[in-house]
Amino acid sequence: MLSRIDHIGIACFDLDATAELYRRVHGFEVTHEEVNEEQGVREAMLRVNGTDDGQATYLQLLEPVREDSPVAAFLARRGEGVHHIAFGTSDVAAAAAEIGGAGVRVLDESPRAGSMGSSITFLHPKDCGGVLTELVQAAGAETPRQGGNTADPE
Ligand code: CMX
Ligand code: CO
Repeated sequence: MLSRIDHIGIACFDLDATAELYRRVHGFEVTHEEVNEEQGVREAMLRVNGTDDGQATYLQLLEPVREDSPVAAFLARRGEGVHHIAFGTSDVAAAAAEIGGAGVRVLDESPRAGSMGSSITFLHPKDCGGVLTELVQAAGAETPRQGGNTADPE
């Protein structure tokens, strides 16, 4: 059900300075930027390979936009560094239901809005070997379902 690595989330205090570091040291450019108010972050996506077709892998730099956000809490507790890993799936709700059914805590009742028009949900790090885990359904990657409302199956 999880078919690829969509992105690795990296918490930082200063998004612009960290993006510059990844440009200078690794040669990755910021290919997308947005603020996700619900998650309380400003995000920069640095595409590592491919094109923005729902199959590429990214680094996701995260800077908190408010103190009562998960990334602000993480930075206060652990400092800068890898915050989560995100796996791509063609059906995030189905993947969450299956994984949740196996006893892993799914942190959202239903998928939420993620970067670049994606749908996302999170699995508790304590149920995933200490790794905060995100499931991502890229924009336009819906699995057609019988009788369901499917978007753009090509
Ligand atoms: N990775 C691994 N472990 C983590 C963690 C992380 N990112 N965040 C917290 N933990 C651990 C803590 O170390 C702590 O462990 P110990 O008790 O052993 O010390 C435990 O989890 C509880 O930590 P906490 O600081 O009390 O954190 P909360 O329980 O309040 O929140 C979590 C943790 C995962 C439930 C919360 O961060 C969350 O809901 N995250 C999902 C949403 C999110 O992270 N959004 C930002 C990214 C948005 C995006 O990717 O688009
Ligand atoms: Co993420």
